[in-house]
Amino acid sequence: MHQDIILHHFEESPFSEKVRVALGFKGLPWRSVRISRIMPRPDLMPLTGGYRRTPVMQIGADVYCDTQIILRELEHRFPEPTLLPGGNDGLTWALSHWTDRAFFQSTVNLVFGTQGPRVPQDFIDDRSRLRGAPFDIEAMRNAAPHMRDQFRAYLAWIDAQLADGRPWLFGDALSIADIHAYMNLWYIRSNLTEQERLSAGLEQIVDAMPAVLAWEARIRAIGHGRRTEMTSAEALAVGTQAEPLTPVLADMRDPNGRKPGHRVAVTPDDYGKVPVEGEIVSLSAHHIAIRRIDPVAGATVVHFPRVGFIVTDR
Ligand SMILES: N[C@@H](CCC(=O)N[C@@H](CS)C(=O)NCC(=O)O)C(=O)O
Repeated sequence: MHQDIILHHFEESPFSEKVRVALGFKGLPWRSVRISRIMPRPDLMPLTGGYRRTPVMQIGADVYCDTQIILRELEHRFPEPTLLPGGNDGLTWALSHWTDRAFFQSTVNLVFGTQGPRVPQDFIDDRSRLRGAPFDIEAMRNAAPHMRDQFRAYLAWIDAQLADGRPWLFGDALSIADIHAYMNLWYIRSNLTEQERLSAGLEQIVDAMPAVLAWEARIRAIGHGRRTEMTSAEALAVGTQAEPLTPVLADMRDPNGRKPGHRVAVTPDDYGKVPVEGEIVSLSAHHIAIRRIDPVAGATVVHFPRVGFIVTDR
């Protein structure tokens, strides 16, 4: 059965950009649902069961939370052209812990520290609730010298990797590693004006690394695939009318003895720690999919990666 790929995202979101580039690389058609940058997201919550981070991918009544699982699923369903060209499949995923955490911390601080007074108060309030700690623009501004150093050093790793003239981080073929790393440079570029980047000293850092600039241009040229808009209400209707199609899959080696049918909650371990509860349908070292019955959306299966998420018994 053909089902559309639906991406719930917002334009400024760097994690969403990863998925948009992956869709572009695979030349896929997809439906775009532009969600609000801040809560509430009333048409999305019935599909995710409370997971509130961005992006979320929906295919029928199967819902994928976090870019790790979204990229894994896209690769699984649409293997050609591959995002895992071979030889570095483990490191490719491991790299996201650098790009999505330490590297992202530097770019988040630089983006909001530089935007300063133009960050809207409702956004600050929303992100403070998300983190369970003040989203402190002044502290980010004060941290800028350190964050600039970190940003430069991280970009210099990319530069060093490209130093032998290779087009992509792992050689001749683009991989998810490129998409992970690109996200942070894209974030700085698209959320700060050129003037802001210059005054924050960021443009100068990037301009000193021509191989990084050329690599960035190559990824930008990939584009976003074939995107058509749909409303969040239409996406919710798709999820409500569809049945989840995830087959049951046990993991005989699950180190905690978890099995399909067990009731669990799955919660991010860093921020936005909203537990999503359901019954395990499918699991492995790298994924867990849980079935839930939502009063609005009916039956959905919500998929998460294992790394970065805490699974607890319910
Ligand atoms: N580990 C997550 C991180 C996603 C993330 O932090 N996204 C940001 C936006 S780029 C977010 O969720 N912000 C709060 C929100 O949108 O509610 C992933 O890989 O998808």
